[in-house]
Amino acid sequence: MTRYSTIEVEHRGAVGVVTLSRPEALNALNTQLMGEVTAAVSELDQDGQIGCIVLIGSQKAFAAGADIKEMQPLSYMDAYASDWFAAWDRLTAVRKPMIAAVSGYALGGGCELAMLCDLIIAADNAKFGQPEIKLGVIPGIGGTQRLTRAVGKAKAMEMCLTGRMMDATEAESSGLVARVVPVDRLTEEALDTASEIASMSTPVAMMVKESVNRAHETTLAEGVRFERRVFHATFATDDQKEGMAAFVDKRAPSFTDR
Ligand code: CO8
Repeated sequence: MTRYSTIEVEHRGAVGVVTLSRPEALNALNTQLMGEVTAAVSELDQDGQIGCIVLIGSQKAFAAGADIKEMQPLSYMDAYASDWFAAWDRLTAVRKPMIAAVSGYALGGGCELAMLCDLIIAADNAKFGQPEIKLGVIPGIGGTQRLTRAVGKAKAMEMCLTGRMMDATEAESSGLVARVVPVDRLTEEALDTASEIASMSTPVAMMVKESVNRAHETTLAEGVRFERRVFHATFATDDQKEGMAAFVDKRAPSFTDR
């Protein structure tokens, strides 16, 4: 397996786990980490043995944002010419479900990275925020867009304009996170959810992901039409045959499509 210096990658059955590991900088997202996360996740996405991917940080920080020390000397031309942060867009091409397991700080790019995942499970000590304005910049990895879609304009505007952090309880009641769990159970709960997803039909899970994400990108009528066509396509899979046969036979299904 590829060796990385800012992350750790492991296979837990059919779940690929990517752990951010820059403890000296609270997992700040520098260029190297960005390259390693996107490469590792893309590799897991291509791996036929993997059905779901989990991104996790440390107990203190999922990630405290883009690396401020790396960004500090950049000129406008450096940022523009290198299309700074555009590489994170690679994660939007990932087709398998991705879970962010967030403990501690998820700030700036850290919050944006969590929101690039398909669902967030938060520890009860999680803190989400877009404090970029305090540094004289704005979010640059989709924060103004995805936070607004997740929690609505009022809270997103307040958080982006003041840098106020949202705790786990507020994040759950606002719709940013799927579930809040005790901090010492975060890894286990995220892995349980990921294993459950990975036990489903992988292509059908990919179709679910594609269809739910379509809700953010199109009109209701087009989205419903897209969903119906994808629903029809599930009948081309062996897993649809198996899933429905298993129900009728009163047994657990065994999905095999990859
Ligand atoms: N970048 C670099 N280093 C960091 C970062 C960061 N984002 N966050 C923490 N660190 C480092 C600290 O400098 C410190 O290092 P050292 O020990 O060498 O001084 C170490 O991590 C530990 O941090 P603290 O001592 O500050 O730990 P505390 O527990 O006191 O505080 C906080 C924790 C509150 C999380 C604090 O570290 C903090 O406020 N961090 C910065 C949070 C932030 O502002 N994040 C947003 C960054 S900007 C961004 O993400 C998007 C920019 C978009 C630009 C778009 C361009 C196209």
